[in-house]
Amino acid sequence: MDSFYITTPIYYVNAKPHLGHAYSTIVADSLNRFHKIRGEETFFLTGTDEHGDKIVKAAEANDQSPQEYVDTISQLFRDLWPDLMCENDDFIRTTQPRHVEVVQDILQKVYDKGDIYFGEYGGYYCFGCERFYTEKELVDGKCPDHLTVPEYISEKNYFFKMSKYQDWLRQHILDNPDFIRPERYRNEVLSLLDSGALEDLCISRPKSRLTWGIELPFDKDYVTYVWFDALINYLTALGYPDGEDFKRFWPSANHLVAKDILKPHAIFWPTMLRAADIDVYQHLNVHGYWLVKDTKMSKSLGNVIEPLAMKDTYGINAFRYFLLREMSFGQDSSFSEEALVNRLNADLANDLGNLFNRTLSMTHKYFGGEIPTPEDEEIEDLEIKRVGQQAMKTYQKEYADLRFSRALEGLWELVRGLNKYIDTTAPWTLFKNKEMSRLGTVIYVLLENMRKIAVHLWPVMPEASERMLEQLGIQFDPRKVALRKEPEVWGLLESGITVAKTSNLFPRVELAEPMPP
Ligand code: ME8
Repeated sequence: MDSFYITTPIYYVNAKPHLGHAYSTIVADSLNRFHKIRGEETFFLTGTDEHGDKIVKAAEANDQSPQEYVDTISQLFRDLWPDLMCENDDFIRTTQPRHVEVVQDILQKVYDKGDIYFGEYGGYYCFGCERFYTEKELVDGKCPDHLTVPEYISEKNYFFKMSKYQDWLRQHILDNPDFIRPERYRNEVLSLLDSGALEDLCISRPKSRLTWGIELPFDKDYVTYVWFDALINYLTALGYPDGEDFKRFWPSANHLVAKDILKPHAIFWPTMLRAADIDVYQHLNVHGYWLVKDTKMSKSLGNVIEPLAMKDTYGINAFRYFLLREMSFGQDSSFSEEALVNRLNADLANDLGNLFNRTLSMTHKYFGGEIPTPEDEEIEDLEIKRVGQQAMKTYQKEYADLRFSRALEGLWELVRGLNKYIDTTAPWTLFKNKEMSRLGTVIYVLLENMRKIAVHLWPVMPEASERMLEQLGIQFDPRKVALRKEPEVWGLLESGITVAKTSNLFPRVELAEPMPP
């Protein structure tokens, strides 16, 4: 059985979860579900990143000890995911003993190999990024991310010989065109590797400056740099080095991140793995940023989008659909409630909702609610079946390549096609003319295609999909779906079963009045 391992970044616990975190986790969940109904064995990991200066500062600002603080915020993340219908298989915290053990194990391994050395280093340190910058990397003397002036720090530290693996990494990226995807990020990494020699990576912090971290196994006076610690979470959760899950899932490791953490994932992580003699991951999947009115979300601007508020107002199915449909994976996208409401009304209430409502009520009106038995097919039936096949093939191909927006656009060819099919076949006329056998075929073609649409939508809107299937008299079981075969198979819907009277899953919505200032 094929396997599929998907991870999100482990989020810093210095702030509450927002739209950006929700997006990454929803994408990961939807991919996990997609692979599950393709018959693969899947593992979906998320968690929290809990060490480092940033966390200590946030705890202080909150009058809590680091441990108390990380426990509280980590729980907020953990509790959020079920509300967003994200079903992760594990939730990792970097303060867990299982993780500390693996980090120390890998550090020791790389140290014994001679790829970690002790040296003096002076550099511009940004506390926000928790990393040193070279003068060349600063923009007008400031950290390009935080736009703050970093502090010059000179101290003795341990270094990982990252430069040693530069040529190997470059070659690996060239040999595996979809190692980093979409392509723009692959090109970004290649140009970074081509722009000059990689520097070695400072992987320790003296305890005189920071104690909230994992102690180096070979020097008690130092803790591990937070990124060296955090990246290893992807191995810990699988029970590296001997766990069954590690053997089963690591070869199909897919990391999902936004562009802000491209460098640690595309450069630090593969070189670390190589140094520790572990195969590199299969894919690094990189998405863009959600912006609000074309600017970055930030607490100080007061424009942070709260995922729970969106879920409460519009429902989780619609919210997930919007995120996956609206953003072209890899590019930035602007979030607005106007856009959400428009999509919801156009795609869900009008196109999909109407298709369900019209067809279910016709099944009741003409066949007492029972799925009719289809008879000979006519040219319109064959034509819509062809549209359906194409739509499902497009959907599956685009989804597997993370082009969710195009996948859904493709599937909607079928949704809209079916609405047109109702208009052209005019079931009400067939009924008036007592052409019951033709009418039965038309209704069956509609219902069977609706079943197919509902199955394909499970990764995007799990609950709505299950309810649509329920309305068609089907108890959904992900293990029984054979998604790859769906474009070709026909007739899984059983005649004689009673369907629901109406659907009403996607009522039209109005834009909520903005709160007075
Ligand atoms: O970087 N749009 O954690 P973090 C889309 N702990 N996605 C966004 C986003 C936005 N506006 N804002 C945040 C860290 N994200 C490290 C990761 S992994 C070993 C360690 C999402 O809490 C996106 O996935 O800052 C981004 O990469 C991540 O949150 C950063 O989360």
